[in-house]
Amino acid sequence: MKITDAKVFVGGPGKNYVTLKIMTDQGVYGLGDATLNNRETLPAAYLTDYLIPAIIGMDPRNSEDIWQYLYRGAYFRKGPIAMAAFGAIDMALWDIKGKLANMPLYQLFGGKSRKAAMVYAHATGADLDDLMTSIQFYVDQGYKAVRVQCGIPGMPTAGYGVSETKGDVENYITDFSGIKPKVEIWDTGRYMRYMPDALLQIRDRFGPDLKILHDVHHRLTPREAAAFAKAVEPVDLFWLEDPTPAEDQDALKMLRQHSTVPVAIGEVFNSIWECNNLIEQNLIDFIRVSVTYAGGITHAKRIVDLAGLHNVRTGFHGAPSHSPISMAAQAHLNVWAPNFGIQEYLVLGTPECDALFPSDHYLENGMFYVSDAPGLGVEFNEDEAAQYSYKAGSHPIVRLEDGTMWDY
Ligand code: GCO
Ligand code: MG
Repeated sequence: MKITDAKVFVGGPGKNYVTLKIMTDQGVYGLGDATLNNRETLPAAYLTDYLIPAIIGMDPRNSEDIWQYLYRGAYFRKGPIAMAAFGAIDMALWDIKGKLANMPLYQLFGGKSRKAAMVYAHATGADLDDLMTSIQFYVDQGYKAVRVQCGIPGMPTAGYGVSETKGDVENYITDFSGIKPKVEIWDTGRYMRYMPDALLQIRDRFGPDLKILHDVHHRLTPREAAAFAKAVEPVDLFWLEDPTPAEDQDALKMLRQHSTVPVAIGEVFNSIWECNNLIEQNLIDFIRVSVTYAGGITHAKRIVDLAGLHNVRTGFHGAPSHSPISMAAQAHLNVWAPNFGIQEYLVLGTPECDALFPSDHYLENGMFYVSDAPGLGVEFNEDEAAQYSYKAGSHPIVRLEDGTMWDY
C-alpha cells in the first residue's frame, strides 16, 4: 500500500482551518488538521514544500515509522509549526488505519473507558453580572463544567477571554481579525484584588457541584501566581489554567508550596519534552496539549501515557482554532484514556462548519459522544471548501499601562 498524493486546504467559515487530505493507491484517504492559530500559512507551507513530497510512495500503515522519519529526520525539529505539520500527517495516517480496520479509532487505542467525555464551555462577561448570565446559559444546557472569565473594574481593556461589550455572553470568541495585532492593556494589581472574590461569588451562586475553571493566560509572576492560587482555594476550582508563562517550569514549585489548587498547563507546548518535568515532579494536575500542536495522535498519546503514570489527567486544548478533525482525534483519545480529565469544547456547530466537516460526533448535556464510523469519523467536503480562502489575522498583544510588553 502506498501514499499517492496529498493536498492542503486553508480556509473555513470564520477560521483558517488547515486541512490535509492524504490519498492512497487503494482509494482510502485520511484527513488531518494543521491549524496553527494565526500562523496558519506556515504549517501549510511546511506540508506542501517539504513533507508531502517526502511521504509520497511510503506505506501509510507505518504511522510510527513515518512519525519518527518526520521528527528525527527534520534535524531542526519541534516547535509549533513543524509539530502541527507532523501532527496533520499523523492524524491522517491514523484515519487511514481506522478505515482499513473498519473500526473507530478509539477501538485501536484499547476501546472505551467511558460512555462520553465531559467538556467545559467558555462563560464570559464584561462584568460579573454579565458573567453570571453567561454561566447560567451553559448550566441551563446541561454543562457540568464552565470556564469563567470576566471584566475587571478599572482594567483599561477587557482582559483575556472577555468581551468589551456587555451582553456578549454566548460563545464569545476573541476577535483575531486583521494582520496588525490589537493592543490590550493589563493591570495585575486590579486583577489580583478583584478576581478571587468574584470567583467566590460564582461558587456561592451556583453551588458546590458546578465545576469552575479559570484561565490566567500566563499573566502572573511565580510569586503572584502562588498568592492568587492561595487566595482562590476556598472556591474549590476544577482547575487554574496557565497561571504563569510555563517556560520557567521550576517556578511552579512556589505555587505548589503555597496551594493545593489544581493546575492545568500545556496549550502552548508541542512536545513531550516540555511536559515531562512538570508531570514527573507533580507540578501540574492536568496536561493541556492538543493533538494538532503536539505532533498528532502518536505523540499526544505518548504524553497521555506518561501523565497517567503520575496521576496527571488530560484536559486537551479545544479552542475554536482546532478544526473538527483534530477535535475528533481528541474525542477518540478522550473516551479511551484511563486518565481522561476534561475536554475544552466550544460549540461552533454552525451549519457552515457542519457542511464543511460532516460527522456523527455530537454533544449532549455537556458530554461529547464519539462517532462509531471507521477512522476519525469526520468527512471533508471539498465542494464546500472551494468557497473559502485564507484571511489574515493575529492574536492581540498585551502591554502594561506604562507600555511594557506582557504575555497575551
Ligand atoms: C484556551 C486558550 C485559547 C488561546 C488561543 C490562542 O484556553 O482555550 O487560552 O483561548 O488563547 O488558543 O490561539
Ligand atoms: Mg488557555
